[in-house]
Amino acid sequence: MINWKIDEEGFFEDRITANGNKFLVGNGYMGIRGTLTEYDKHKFTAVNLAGIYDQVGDGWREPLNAPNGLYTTVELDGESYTLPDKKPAFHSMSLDYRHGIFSRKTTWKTEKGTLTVTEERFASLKEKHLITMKYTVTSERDGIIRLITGIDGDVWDINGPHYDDVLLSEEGNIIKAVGITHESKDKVVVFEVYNADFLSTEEIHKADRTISRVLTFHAKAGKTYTINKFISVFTSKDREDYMDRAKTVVDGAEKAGYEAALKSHFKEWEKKWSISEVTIEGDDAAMEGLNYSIYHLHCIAPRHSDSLSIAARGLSGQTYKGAVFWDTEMFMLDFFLFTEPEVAKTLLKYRIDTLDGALKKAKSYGYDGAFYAWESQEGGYDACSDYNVTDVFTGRQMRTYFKDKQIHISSAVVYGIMRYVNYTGNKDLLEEGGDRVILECARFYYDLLVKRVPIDRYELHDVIGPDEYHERVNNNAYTNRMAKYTFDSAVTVLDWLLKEKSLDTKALEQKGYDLKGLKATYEDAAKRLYIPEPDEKTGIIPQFDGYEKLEDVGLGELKGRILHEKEYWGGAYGIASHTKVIKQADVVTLMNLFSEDYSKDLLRKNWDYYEPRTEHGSSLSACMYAMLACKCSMPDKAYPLFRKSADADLSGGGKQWAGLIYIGGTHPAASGGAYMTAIEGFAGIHEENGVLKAKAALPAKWERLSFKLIYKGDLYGVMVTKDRAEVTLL
Ligand code: IFM
Repeated sequence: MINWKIDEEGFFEDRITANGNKFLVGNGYMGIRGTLTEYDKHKFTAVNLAGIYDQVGDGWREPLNAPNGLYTTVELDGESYTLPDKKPAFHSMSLDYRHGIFSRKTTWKTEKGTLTVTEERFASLKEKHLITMKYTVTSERDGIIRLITGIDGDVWDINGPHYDDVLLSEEGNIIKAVGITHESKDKVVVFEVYNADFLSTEEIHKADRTISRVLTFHAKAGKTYTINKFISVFTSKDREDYMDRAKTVVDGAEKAGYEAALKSHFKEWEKKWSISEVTIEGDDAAMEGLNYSIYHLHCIAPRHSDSLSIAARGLSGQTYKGAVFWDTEMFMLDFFLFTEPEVAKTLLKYRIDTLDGALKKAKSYGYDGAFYAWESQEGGYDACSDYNVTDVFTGRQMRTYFKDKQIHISSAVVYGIMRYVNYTGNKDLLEEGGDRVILECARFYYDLLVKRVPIDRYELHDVIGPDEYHERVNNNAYTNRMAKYTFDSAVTVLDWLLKEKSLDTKALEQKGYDLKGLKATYEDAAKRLYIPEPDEKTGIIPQFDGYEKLEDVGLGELKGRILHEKEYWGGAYGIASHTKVIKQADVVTLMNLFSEDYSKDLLRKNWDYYEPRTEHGSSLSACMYAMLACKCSMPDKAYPLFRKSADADLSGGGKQWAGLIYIGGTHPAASGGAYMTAIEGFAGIHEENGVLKAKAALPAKWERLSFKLIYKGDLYGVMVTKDRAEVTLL
C-alpha cells in the first residue's frame, strides 16, 4: 500500500531547485513549481504556461512564466519571517500526488513563542485557469501581524525579461497584473481575489512589478488566521474575452469558496486515477515511483486544447525552451493512448497543425517534404539553435547539429500517428490531415536517400541518431529503420486512401498527390533502404558505419578523462565522440521497437553489448533498455533501469547542465518510459492480430501487477502474476 504522499521534513536550502520540480503541481495549462509563497525569481519560482513563447533579442525563445499570484509573506511585530532568510524551528513540505495538492508548514521561534504558517494550494484540474491557495498563520503570542500577499510580476526568466511591462491595477476586490510580452505584445493576465476569516486593515502597494495587499491585524495568541486566495491566469491567445473570463473565474471561485474548488478538483483527479492507477503488489517503492510518474503526466496533459503538445521538461520551467521533441511521440504518447486517447489525439493534432512549419524547415535546407522541428514551438518553429552547448574550456559556443541532422524526428511523428490509428482503431486523425503528414514525411526521407549504384541500395548519410554524442554519421541503424517504417506507413495509408472512400482521397489528389505512383515509389524505397544487419560473427548491429572501429573504452575509464564536471562529451572534440561510449539507447531503441524482426538471442546480445557502453546521459535512455530487457526475459535486469526512469523526478537526479546551460526540470519522457516499461515490458501488453494480449515478465519481488487500459475504444482490466496473465474486457 502506498499513501500517495511525498513528504520532506527539514529545510535544506540546496534542495530549493530540485524541490521546485519534485513538488510541482499542474493542470496542463500551467505548472506551478514546488517553491514557497515567499520565494522570488531567484529561487526559480514559476507558474509556467503551456504553448506561449517569447524571444528577447538574440536570446533563446522560451515559454512564459505568468506573474506569481501566490506571492505571500508574513511579519510579526515588524519582523519578517521568510525562508531561507530566517532559519525555521520546523519545516515540512508535502505533495498529495493523488490529487495534485501542495502543502507546507513552517514554524519559526520568535522572542516569545513560535510563529507557524501553513499553505495548501493546487492548480485546479476542473477549471484550468484557476489556482487556489489556503494560507494560515498562528502566533503563540499576541502581536501585530502583517500579511503581505499579492501578485509578483518580476518573474524568473532564463533569457528574458519577457515582459516589457507589467501593468498593475485593482478593481473592486480584485487585484491584477498584466504582463505585456516583448515579441508579440501578447498579454498574460493574472487576477487575484482573497477572503479571510478575520478583520484587518488593508493597503494596496505597487512596486517593482508587484502588486500586494498588506493586511494588518492584532493576532491573539494561539488563534489561527486563514486567508484563501483565488487566482486566475489567462493569456490574450486563449480567447478574445480573456479579461472578462479572468474576472468571472476568480469571482465565481471566491463565491463558491475554497472547499468547493477543492472538491471539484479532487473529483477530477479521482476520475483520472479510476483508469490510470497502476497497482504493484510486493513493491511499494516501485508502485509509488510509477504512480508519481503518472501524476506528472497528468499534470502536463494539455486537456484545455485540442491541438497542443508537451514540452520536454513539461511545465517545470523554461529549460529546453519549452519545446516539443520526439520525447512526446516516442515516450509519452502510449500513456495517453492507453488511458485518455483524446489527449493522445490532441498531441498529434499539434503535429498536423504544424506541418507547414515542417515543410518550411525542409525547404530551407533544400529538401522536399516535411522535416519536423527538433525543438518545436508555436507553428512548428524550430527553436533549436546552431550552437547548443558552451565549451567550458574556452567559453565559446560549440556548433552542434541536432536541428540539422536528427532527421529521425519526422519518423517519430509518423510513428505516433500510426500508433494512434492502430490502438484506437480510429482513422479520424488521418482524415484530419494525418494522411498528408505521413506522405510528406515519406517524401522528405525519399529526397534524402543516397543511391549506391553498384549495390543498388539506398542509404541515409550525414545524420545524428538518438545518441547525440556521435554527430554526422552515415547509416545510423535506428534512423534508417525508422525511415523504412515511414515508407511502409505511407504505403499502408496510400492503400487505405485508394480503397476507402471515407478518407479524403480527392482532396489529396487535387493537391497534386499521385497516389498510385507514390505507392510504387515508397514500396521500392522501403525495399531498398539499407538497414544495418547484425554482424555475422558477433550478432551486434553497428550503430552506424564505422562504429565498430571506434575506440572501445570502458565508461569508467572514459569518465577518468573528464577535465571539467560540466564539459560536453559529444560534438567534434568531446571525450565520447571518438569512442564507442554512447549517450543514450540507440540500437536498443531500434530493437525494442522492432523486436519481432530479431531473434531473442540477437536482442540479448545487443543489449549485453550496448548497455555497458551507454552513459544513460539522457533520461530517455534507461526505459528503452528496461523494455528490451523484459523482451529478453530479463525482468531483474530491467528493474533498476525501470526505477531509474520512474524515480527520475523523485530522486531529483538527472543532468542539470549541458556545458554551461542549465537543463534541469521534470522528466516527462522518463515518466512515460516508466509507464511503458510497466505496461508493455513487465506486463508485456501487445497486439496479436488485433487482439490485446499480455505476457508477463515480472521482477523477483513483484507478486501482482494490475491496471486498466483503453484499447480500440474498450476498457480492459489487466492482471499479471509470475505465472498468469489476464486481459479482461470490462
Ligand atoms: O529529445 C531528447 C534527446 O533525445 C536527448 N537530449 C534531450 C532531449 C529532450 O529531452
